[in-house]
Amino acid sequence: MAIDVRSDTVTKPTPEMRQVMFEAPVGDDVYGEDPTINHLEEFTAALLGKEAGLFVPSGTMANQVAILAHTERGDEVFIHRDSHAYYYEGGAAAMWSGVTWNLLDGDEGTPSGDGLQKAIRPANIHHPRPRLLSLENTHNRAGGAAIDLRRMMSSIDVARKHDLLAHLDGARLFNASVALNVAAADLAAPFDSVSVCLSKGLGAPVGSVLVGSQAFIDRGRMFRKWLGGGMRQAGILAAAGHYALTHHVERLAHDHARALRLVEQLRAMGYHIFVPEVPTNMVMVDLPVAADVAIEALKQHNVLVGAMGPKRLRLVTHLDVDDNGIDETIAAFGRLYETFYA
Ligand code: TLP
Repeated sequence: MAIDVRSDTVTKPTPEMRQVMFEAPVGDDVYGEDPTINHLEEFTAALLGKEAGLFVPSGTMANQVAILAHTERGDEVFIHRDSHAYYYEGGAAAMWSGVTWNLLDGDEGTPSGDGLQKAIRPANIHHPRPRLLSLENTHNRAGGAAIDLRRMMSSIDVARKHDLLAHLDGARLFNASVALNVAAADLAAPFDSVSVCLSKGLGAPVGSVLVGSQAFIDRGRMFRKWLGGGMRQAGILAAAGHYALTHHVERLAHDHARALRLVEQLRAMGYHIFVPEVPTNMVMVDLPVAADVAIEALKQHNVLVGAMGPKRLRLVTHLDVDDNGIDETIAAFGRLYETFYA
């Protein structure tokens, strides 16, 4: 079998996870009658210190429901230009919410307070209504950077001064929590809404949970239905998500340690690696050749990696890559060094 480090989305449910899925009590969730989903929503909300939760099929839907529920058409949403909700969600926010993006810069995918302050314009009929700040933790395109609260608060403080709401794309919030050694609830505290993915490093097959106030979640539930995300007897999926949250959070430290080993060994070979201030489970390799060429070459050596730019590879460690998988990955990069740097 190939070593698949394209993403932590590729994990397969473990036998124990499949067992709890098999045994999960279910009901029709559109009637609010799936006990396993109700439990997951309450459990995740409590874990993140919020009033209520909403189970959705994907991280993309979680972000889009959040934007829909926080805004009116035309409103302005401030977001770093490398953030998933802008960069990787296919223009969905324009399509569903009809919002205006205001794209910000900033180190490691995180805008500064000054940057946000400069971007907010005074109320005037020529300007859209400034409404929402959206941040991301860990930050995917910034190399899986875990962002501490001090760096987050720089822009959030400015947002609050201007009565903006704040959403966190916490697809990998638990990676940030483990890497920073800060409770996920503390990282979530300054935000009105937070989305977390169960189907990335945590290893569930499907699903994300959006959390926030009861009123926000009630409104979000309506938008989830509009988007076609009301899933009926999906408790079998929620059971996997609950198992992931209760069994697969602490082990993320192993993924981080393995990513660090990749960084050290590839660097020792001469590879150029980008490492953020607080790294997690991602490794960014900068090459002198096109990423597509390198991806094909590595595939021939049984290692699947992804691209994060024309000449940048992304490797993501996860539940289904053990120490042998890391050794094999390192060996493949070793065999190809001369080809890449010829
Ligand atoms: N990210 C995927 C790709 O879409 C790039 C990956 O392989 O990393 N927020 C963040 C920060 C994400 O990284 C992702 C997925 C999502 C949201 C969307 O989640 P899904 O794929 O469940 O819609």
